[in-house]
Amino acid sequence: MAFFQDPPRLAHAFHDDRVLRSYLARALPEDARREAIPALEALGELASGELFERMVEHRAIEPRLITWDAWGHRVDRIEVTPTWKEARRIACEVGIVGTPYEGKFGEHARPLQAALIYLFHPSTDTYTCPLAMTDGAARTLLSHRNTALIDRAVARLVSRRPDEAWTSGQWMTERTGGSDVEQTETIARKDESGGYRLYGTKWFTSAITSEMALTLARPEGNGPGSRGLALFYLETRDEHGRPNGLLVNRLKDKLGTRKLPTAELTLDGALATPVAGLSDGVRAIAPMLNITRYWNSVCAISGMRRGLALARDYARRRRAFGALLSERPLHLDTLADVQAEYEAAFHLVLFTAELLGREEAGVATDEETRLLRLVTPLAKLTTGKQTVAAASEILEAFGGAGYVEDTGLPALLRDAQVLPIWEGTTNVLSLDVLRVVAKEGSLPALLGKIEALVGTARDGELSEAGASALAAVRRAAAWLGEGGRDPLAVEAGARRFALTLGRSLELAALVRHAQWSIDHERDGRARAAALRFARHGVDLLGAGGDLAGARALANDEALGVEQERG
Ligand code: MFK
Repeated sequence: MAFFQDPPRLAHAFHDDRVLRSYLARALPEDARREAIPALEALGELASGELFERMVEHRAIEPRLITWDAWGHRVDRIEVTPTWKEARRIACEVGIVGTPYEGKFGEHARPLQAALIYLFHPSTDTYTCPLAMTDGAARTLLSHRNTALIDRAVARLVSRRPDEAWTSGQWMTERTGGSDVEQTETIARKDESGGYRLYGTKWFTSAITSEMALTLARPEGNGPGSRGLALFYLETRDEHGRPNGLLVNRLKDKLGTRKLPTAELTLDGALATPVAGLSDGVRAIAPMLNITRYWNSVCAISGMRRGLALARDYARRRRAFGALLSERPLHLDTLADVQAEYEAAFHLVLFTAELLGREEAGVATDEETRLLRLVTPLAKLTTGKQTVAAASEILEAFGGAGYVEDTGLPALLRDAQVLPIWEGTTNVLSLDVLRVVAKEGSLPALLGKIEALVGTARDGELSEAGASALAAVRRAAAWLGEGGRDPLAVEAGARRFALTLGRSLELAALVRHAQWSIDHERDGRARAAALRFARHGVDLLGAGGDLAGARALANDEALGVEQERG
């Protein structure tokens, strides 16, 4: 009989997830957990069953832009994939955006929401993108206490009813610069009725199907820079369903997230309302940035977990060189490395969700609020890099099958690659980390937190691993504080600095969980993950650091031997 390889299958996404279930057992009080588990089970069942099967079956279907109707009207309608239609309904009914706004779970609402996002994300064609921005828009409108806009939009953004729910876009990126938002060219001009009309081009607008968007524009007459920008609210269609002064020029032809319609837009007189005055738009949209960065990190761990679940199952089905892959030491060692990175990332992200939940529930200390501002970019930038590396390794674990489209596997890597890019690249976020540390002096809070987390370890090797996290952050703090350090050298080291903080906090959070898991579950797996992760290294500051060498290498410019030695 000819040989056919058994494909990988997913076990129940919730029941099979030891890391998530163990976390919930530690972090959620018993009553909250009992209340939350049915929804998590149901979503887990869908995510590893029906939704996953349909997503693979519809692999080749992509969204389409329909510019004109049959009678010549400009309609700019987007036809989304079947999975997106289904995902919209499920997300609403499960309350993925709504949960943190309903008050039911108090400070635990964000960790619970993170668990929902984490289960939902890898089976729904990146529908998490519009959901993230919807959550960010609700939080932004609420934080500015703009009652008219809150009354108009927030109930719809957080609704559990698919017939009334809205999603929101976030339109910042322009041709002048993705990250450098102060170069925004969109102009806000007052019309005869006193309202504002926006004119400009938005170059990368994800989830263009949304009913509303938050965007930045420069009110006519304002000065340059980001202080001259204002934050605007707009609805994408008027009361007759016609585009609100918007033209969809085309959809982007992207490497990944291909089910997510991302458009180039012309704003040609879009009616818009200022959200929070007529200046300081970047500061005004910051709540959106922080919420979507948190979502980004949840999606990063979710993708890692999905890849590992598939690879683990496959290893139990794939026989090579006389044994199952799941018995071959080198294959095991490789998957264990990915698992360790994932477990560390998982506990950092859930720790971020806990801080966010405490802040929103009004129970965070000042120190925790400062920590949240620092930990949000740290989680985003650290997990963004980890998830791409993990996805690449996961594909390799399937050999050639991982490189073949109709296995559904290559999308894992393509879709992961967006996570370190959008919502602030690794470098932009590393600079944000420097800005926060300088502005808010949050390093002592981070050190204190790491000390507390690793202080829970009683297991000898776990303690040692924890000590290496603490030592790395102390060294990073010293590196930054070294008197008179050249600002260019600090900028050059920003990524290594931020990744050192991020990985150290990951290790500390994992050490804390590992000790708990030993004590309460008699389970040594989190401990093994922590020790392995510590061996991967958390202190990245040592590498690089030579400005002249970096310039010569990056630009391939001449470098004298003397200079190199100096
Ligand atoms: C599936 C998962 C979910 C993801 C879905 C998302 C869909 C994605 C679509 C996109 O990619 S949208 C585009 C994303 N683009 C970015 O995230 C922009 C990246 N660039 C930055 O983050 C830059 O650092 C920034 C634009 C903020 C720099 O702008 P400026 O004008 O040079 O900022 P400046 O002067 O440093 O900051 C202005 C103010 O905002 C300051 O406050 P003050 O006015 O009080 O001094 C900053 O402290 C404040 N600020 C900046 N970032 C902040 C913040 N405050 C709180 N949190 C932040 N993150």
